[in-house]
Amino acid sequence: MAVTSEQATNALLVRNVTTIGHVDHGKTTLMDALLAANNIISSRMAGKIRYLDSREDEQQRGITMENSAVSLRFKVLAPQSTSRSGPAESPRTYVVNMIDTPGHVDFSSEVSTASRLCDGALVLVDVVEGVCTQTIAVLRQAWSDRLRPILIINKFDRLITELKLSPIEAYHHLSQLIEQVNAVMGSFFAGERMEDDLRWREERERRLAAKREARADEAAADAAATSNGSINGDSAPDTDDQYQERDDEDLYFAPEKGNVVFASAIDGWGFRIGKFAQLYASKLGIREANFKRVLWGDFYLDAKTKRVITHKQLKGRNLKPLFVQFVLDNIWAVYDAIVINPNPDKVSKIVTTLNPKIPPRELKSKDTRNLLQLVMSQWLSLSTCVIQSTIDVVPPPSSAQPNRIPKILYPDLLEPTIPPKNQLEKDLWNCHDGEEAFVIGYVSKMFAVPVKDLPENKKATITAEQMRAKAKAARERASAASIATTAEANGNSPSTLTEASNGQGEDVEGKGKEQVREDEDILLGFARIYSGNIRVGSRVWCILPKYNNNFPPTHPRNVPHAITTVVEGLYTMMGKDLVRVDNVPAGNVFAIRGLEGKVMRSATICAPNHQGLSDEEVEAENPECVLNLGGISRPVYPIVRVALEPRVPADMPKLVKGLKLLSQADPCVETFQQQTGEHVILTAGELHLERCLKDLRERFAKVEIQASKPIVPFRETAVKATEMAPPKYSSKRGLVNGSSAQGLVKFSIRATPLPKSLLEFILDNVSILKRLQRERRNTPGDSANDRDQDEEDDDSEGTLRKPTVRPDRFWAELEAVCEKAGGDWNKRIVDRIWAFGPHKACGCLLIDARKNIRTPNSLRKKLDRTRAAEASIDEESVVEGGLGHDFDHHIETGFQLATFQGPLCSEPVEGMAYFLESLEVASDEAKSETGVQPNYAQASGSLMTVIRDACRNGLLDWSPRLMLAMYSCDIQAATDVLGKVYGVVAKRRGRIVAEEMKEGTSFFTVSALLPVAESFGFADDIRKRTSGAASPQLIFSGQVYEMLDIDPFWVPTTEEELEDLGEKADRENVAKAYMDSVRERKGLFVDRKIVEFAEKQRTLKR
Ligand SMILES: Nc1nc2c(ncn2[C@@H]2O[C@H](COP(=O)(O)OP(=O)(O)OP(=O)(O)O)[C@@H](O)[C@H]2O)c(=O)[nH]1
Ligand SMILES: [Mg+2]
Repeated sequence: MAVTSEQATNALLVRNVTTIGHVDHGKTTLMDALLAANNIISSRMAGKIRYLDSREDEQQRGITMENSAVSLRFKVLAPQSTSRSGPAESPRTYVVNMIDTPGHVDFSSEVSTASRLCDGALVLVDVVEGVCTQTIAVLRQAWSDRLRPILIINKFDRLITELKLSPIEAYHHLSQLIEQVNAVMGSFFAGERMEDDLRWREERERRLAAKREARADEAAADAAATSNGSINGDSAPDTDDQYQERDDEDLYFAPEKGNVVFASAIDGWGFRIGKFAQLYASKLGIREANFKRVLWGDFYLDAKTKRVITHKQLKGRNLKPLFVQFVLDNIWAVYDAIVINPNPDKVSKIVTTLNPKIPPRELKSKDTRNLLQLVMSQWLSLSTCVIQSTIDVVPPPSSAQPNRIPKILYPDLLEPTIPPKNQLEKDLWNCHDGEEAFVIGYVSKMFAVPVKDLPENKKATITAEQMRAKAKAARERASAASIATTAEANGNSPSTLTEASNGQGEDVEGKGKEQVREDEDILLGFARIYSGNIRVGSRVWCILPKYNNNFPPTHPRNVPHAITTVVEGLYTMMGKDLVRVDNVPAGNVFAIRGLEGKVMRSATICAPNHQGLSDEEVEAENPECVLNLGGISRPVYPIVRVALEPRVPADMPKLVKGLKLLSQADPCVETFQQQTGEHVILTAGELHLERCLKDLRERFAKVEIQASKPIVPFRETAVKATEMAPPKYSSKRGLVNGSSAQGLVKFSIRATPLPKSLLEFILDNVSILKRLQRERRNTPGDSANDRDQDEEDDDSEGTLRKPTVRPDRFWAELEAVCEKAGGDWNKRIVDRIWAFGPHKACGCLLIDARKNIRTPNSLRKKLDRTRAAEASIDEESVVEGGLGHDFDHHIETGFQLATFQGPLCSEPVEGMAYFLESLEVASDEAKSETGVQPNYAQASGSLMTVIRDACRNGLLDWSPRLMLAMYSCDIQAATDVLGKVYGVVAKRRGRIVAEEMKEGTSFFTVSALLPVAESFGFADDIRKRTSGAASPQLIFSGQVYEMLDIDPFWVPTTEEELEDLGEKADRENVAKAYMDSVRERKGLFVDRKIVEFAEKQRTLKR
């Protein structure tokens, strides 16, 4: 197949890069420039059509929602090539695989899937908005995945046309921005290496300052020496090596290092300082490499002596830094002459100097912006600059993999790399693409494409427009060589990139072997191959994320996670178009068909060599080629849930099937059926929800769907209020006595709010707690247990908090916290903790506080015992405990139920402890006295319910509270709309946490907390009120629940309150409103006339 031969077989010539950044900072626009350079779109449209936003809703909203990948080919001429008759030696063709990711936080899982497949990242930052929340998030992702980043400071034009800064102001603004980004990078480094961040920072500042001084003196001396002509330059060290730090300084962005690009994607230009060093060094008689070192920073040109001096040597003179003088002033001059104060004389001067190719009609056109783009994009070509930086900075797969793969295989690794242990690892480290090399690929997500869009099913009909595009592409290809030389003559970089064939449209004809399921979608895997050469038709292992590398695929634990499949098709991606290929060699990003129904979200693809698996190899006891590269951690927790139903009930099966497809295609969606039978989907946010619904309606289910209002999670708890009604059930608050059916079992259980410190400790360490309990379940031979769990290791809600203890210290630390809490609490209690709840690991405790019992139920002891004996504990406890213990299970279940569905509105309870104070089983005499044969089954069944109710009533004996899920939210706003932003936040019961002025701008960053329940339409509301000047990003950072300090049962009682609120509390009790809306949705009884029973709660107060 044509494309296969064009595919770079040499992995040294491959680069895999992703664009990442905050929403709207210009990632997709930047990609346009690259696509135009590859003739996929016309250069006139570049920056305007955002080609990779191929979904209709992406275009409409101007926001990217899904990853798009393209394989681009660029011919790069060797730098020495100066021959005018075209390149004598053949230029090298680089394949650059680019993945454009969304910046909106709702879709941040797309960023993780892309970064897994790439070796480098183009980090885009809007020069005006600066470092935003998602910028930090994506930088962290790049850091933890060991991607080599390039900073692209985009929207440079805004400094000139919008902020109207002078060049010198712009320079200061840029330095601050780079410092901000570096501070973020530094914090990751510090976080990993050092406990004391602050000390480290100070140390580094001091070190850097000293170094800057030294370096400045030296560089100035060098530059001065060469400009005097006294030294030929040979004695000046030429390389940057001297300045490269062994420690963390590799990590930072610095223009002189070549990893910072200044760009305006919309105007199609971008440059690194090397470009200007090249343009001016010879004119100034300074060596290019030396000039490059001083072109950024506080260096000045002394006009009299023609020497480069440092700020120390300025001696009060008012000189411009070199960067301003040689770079910014020039750019400002072009913008000024063309768009700000249009001046035809100046324009013609510029055109003469820069000599761009401009059609005469453009020179006269009123559309000056277009002229500007033509001039700028030819002078400082964005695509050339970005591709050249990518090739320079991002390592080829063979150099990247020795660093990245060990980290993937051994996530706790701190060293940069470790030596491979066997042939398989050797192939992986080296990105071995030979036919005999082990085939190891990684599928990071599944995505859906309409079956009719697969190249094999596409009819070869070409529209007139396509035909024109194709002809144009051919023409431009033919003239590629001459363009290369012209560009060079124009003073462009000698290593010029030229357009290469894009392969698109050449291979759209397919055999159409199978019946085309015209209107259906097919799932393809989005993958990268790390080693070997994968072929269509070969049989491969699909190793699912839960596969345990310590056991062979035949081990019962691993059997469900190791399946084989036949590769049905391989494709390279061109945005929405796919191009069929026969094989893909190591180092490339591609799409694979044949995994549908087998792989849910991610998988490792393995085979011994390019021929795939033979039958014997599938049966083999211990195959060498099998390996699990693991799952991808999910950066955001899906929180917005809605219940769905088809408009026509008969369509239910279609909906169910559609939901399944959706949850496969999108790693951040969860779908499940609630106990009530409702089908529920969980999404990361409002926008994400909209996209999911659209996908369901139009692609996956193809039926009309009704969605409920978003369901927002609450938590229930209780507090000790200053005024509470007297205890209802006994003298002690929260104590409830009860008995099972026939009075066989009598008990008393006491509910009480947990001390805050204790609750915080538990919530912080939920993941540890889960792990401790999971270890118990995962004892050998116990494989069935997790088989039906979700394929991803779903640590469900709220484990996003960072644990504060190590697993082995959990209990000891818990003792310390209890001891400190005082009151009811001391360290002996820890051994009496029976269970955590709900879900066995959350913020409620069941405590066995029976005085008359020798061996209380103790989770700690139980776990210890299991570890010691590795025996099944359940059997053991039943046998050991006899009758009393027979009821244990029911008591615990009662507790779990009560905490899973609290008394207010059946939402989970948090921050309550339940002490089982006594439990009596009626003696035999008592039983016989009643004359009724005791029915134990009935008794234990009812025990569960009465325990549950007792727990609930115990909670209500205190002053109950609702807790609201909160979003943290960052809003960028200009000073003049700040008031409106505050208004909207306040109206929605949010509160401002911080506000900060962005230096050098009139922008504020406002951080606020906002109840999720009030967040729907919030973004739109703010956008509307501020006429689009501010837009918020809502982030749910896991387990941020805030107590709403109002008793939902509170009604006005004192005269003042009655006067204020009216007898029926006409002014709503907000907590009650929330509670009722949840109860209503769940079909629970809603006491609308609660004030009628005011006496009952008379003294319940806020
Ligand atoms: N002034 C100016 N506007 C730009 C520039 N680059 C992009 N934009 C505009 O910024 C907006 C967002 O651009 P996109 O390319 O969609 O941004 P994105 O980063 O892909 O956004 P998401 O994918 O949704 O995160 C568009 O309106 C662009 O026209 C630039 O260099 N200068
Ligand atoms: Mg985008």
